[in-house]
Amino acid sequence: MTPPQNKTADKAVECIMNEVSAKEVSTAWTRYQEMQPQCGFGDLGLCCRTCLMGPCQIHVYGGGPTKGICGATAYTIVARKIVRMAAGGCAAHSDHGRHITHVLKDVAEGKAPAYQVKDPAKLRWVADHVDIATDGKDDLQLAGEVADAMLEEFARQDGAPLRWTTGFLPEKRVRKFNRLGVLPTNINTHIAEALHRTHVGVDADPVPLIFLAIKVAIADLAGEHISTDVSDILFGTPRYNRTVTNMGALDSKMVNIAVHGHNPVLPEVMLDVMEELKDEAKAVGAEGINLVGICCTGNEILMRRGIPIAGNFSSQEHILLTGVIDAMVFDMQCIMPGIAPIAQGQHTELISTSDVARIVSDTHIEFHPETATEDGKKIVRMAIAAFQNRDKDTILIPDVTEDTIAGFSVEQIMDILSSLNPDNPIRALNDAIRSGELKGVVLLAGCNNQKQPHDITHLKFVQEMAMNDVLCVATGCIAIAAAKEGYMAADSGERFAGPGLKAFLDRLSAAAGMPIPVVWHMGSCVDNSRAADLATLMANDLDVDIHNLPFGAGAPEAMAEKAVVIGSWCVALGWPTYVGVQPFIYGSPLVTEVAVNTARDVYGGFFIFDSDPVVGAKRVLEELEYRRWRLFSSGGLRP
Ligand code: SF4
Ligand code: MSK
Repeated sequence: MTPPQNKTADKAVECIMNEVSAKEVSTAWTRYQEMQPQCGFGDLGLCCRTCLMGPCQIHVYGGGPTKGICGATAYTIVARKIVRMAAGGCAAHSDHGRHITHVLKDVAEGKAPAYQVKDPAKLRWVADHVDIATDGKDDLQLAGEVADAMLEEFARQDGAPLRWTTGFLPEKRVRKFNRLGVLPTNINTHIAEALHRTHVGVDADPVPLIFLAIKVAIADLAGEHISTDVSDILFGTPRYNRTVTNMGALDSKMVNIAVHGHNPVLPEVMLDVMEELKDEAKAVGAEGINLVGICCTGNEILMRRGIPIAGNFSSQEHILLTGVIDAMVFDMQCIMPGIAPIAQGQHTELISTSDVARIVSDTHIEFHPETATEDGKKIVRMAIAAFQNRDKDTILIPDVTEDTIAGFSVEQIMDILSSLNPDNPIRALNDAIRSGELKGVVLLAGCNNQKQPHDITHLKFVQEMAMNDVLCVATGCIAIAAAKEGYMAADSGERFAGPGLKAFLDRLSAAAGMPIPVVWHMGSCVDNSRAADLATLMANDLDVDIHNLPFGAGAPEAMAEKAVVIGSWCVALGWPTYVGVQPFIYGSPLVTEVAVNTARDVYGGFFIFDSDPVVGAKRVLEELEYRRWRLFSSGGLRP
């Protein structure tokens, strides 16, 4: 059992915690402690509630039943639970993708006046990858065809593989997935199949169930890719930008609006209308309107607009407790219901904008593409009105910010690398790994989890990577953790990089004419798909399959079902994947063995589970070193 954790690396959170501890405010931190000890059966994945005969608790260490009432054994129960978690994660990412694709479709049909195709080059790049002819078509016609092709990924019945899988991964990996029977053909079907096959009395064999989890995970990658593609097409592909991170970005003299969740469609419009409503804010005594982000909605607008991010998943309640959030506007995913009582206890307007995510006591202003500008204005005006009700005696804004350079889309990375190799930019990265200057690339992904000290586990892992010359690309809440600590600051190379990484960053900064940080912010959770694209470029340049690369992944504070499914496709792509939180699989040695060992024989990738991030980092580093040697020094790789 993981011991209670009440620590943080975030000075702003620490400041708020010290202030509120005497007031007995309920947060995830206090509720985690109240929840101890957590159920050992659940921890091991051995409590089944799939049917109403349950709950069935399996006693693998003796002293009680070893089978559920239906006869399900530990391995069936554990495998079914993992498949259901993967399906939950895939549903979240992909439904986000489906929602935003409808906005693209509305734009193509002239029904969403607040939006436009901001990045026609990205639209054409996507169309090319999924074999949609572009010649002679204007942007709106092409946007309509691309949107239709995206929506088909949720509906096709012809058994053909997803175009957002075959069109973007290396051919060698697609052939492998085909051979293994895990090429997805319809995102929604696989989610339904996962729920069906894990229903009572259906699939009880853990091996095909684990293969199903992998198929769902590859479908999830397609759903994430769709989400990223649409956001880039509508709002622009992220470019290098510089801003600040943490709660010091809040301003007591301004109307402060925090946007939270995962979908950038409404915040993009709010940013457009804020300028127009500035005078209304001044009329009530504010100096202006200040928008900050939380979690991945924050990451989206940080990446494209350079908007400061105030914090990540575990600090969402603390951000409210500053007393200066006039409106917290949320869309979908990662919104703790615990924010409601805090908002109710002060002047903050809690505004939900998606019909899939409501919280009791919220004000619901549903987002519609046709009325986005009016909706955005309404919300900003509610924040302006709330500003007048602030209790000025309870304001506490920790004076904590960090310099943050973000915007590392693959397109931006290629532009930067082209300053070293104009003819073949990705070769500059592969050459740095070949020479040993860099030891590899690692995707930092994932959440916060109260089972681990807040951001501390993330940062220990990141520190090990940076000190050992690994280039890190980051998404989600670990990206925010890295930004808050200064890993995305202009001087981060001086502060954190090992000698090889520092030399690489210095060369790159000099050639590109701008400071390049140690950790490259790639965006939100769905933007993990950008990391798959980066690895695909690297693999294609070397003419190897993706699992041969010195490429890994780490989610030291993994929490959401989305993290489970992301980790699963990282393993399916062939990456050593570190997770710092115990998954619910240890009740089945068979499933555990597949995850940490057998997966490697099949896919090349495998999970490394360890609550100590330094141990996890060591395992990832060893694997990167081995792959680098095999790829470049062992006399040539024969994939
Ligand atoms: Fe128990 Fe089987 Fe029902 Fe699960 S599916 S709750 S093990 S009877
Ligand atoms: S917000 S899914 S806690 S990364 Fe994407 Fe953070 Fe995890 Fe949510």
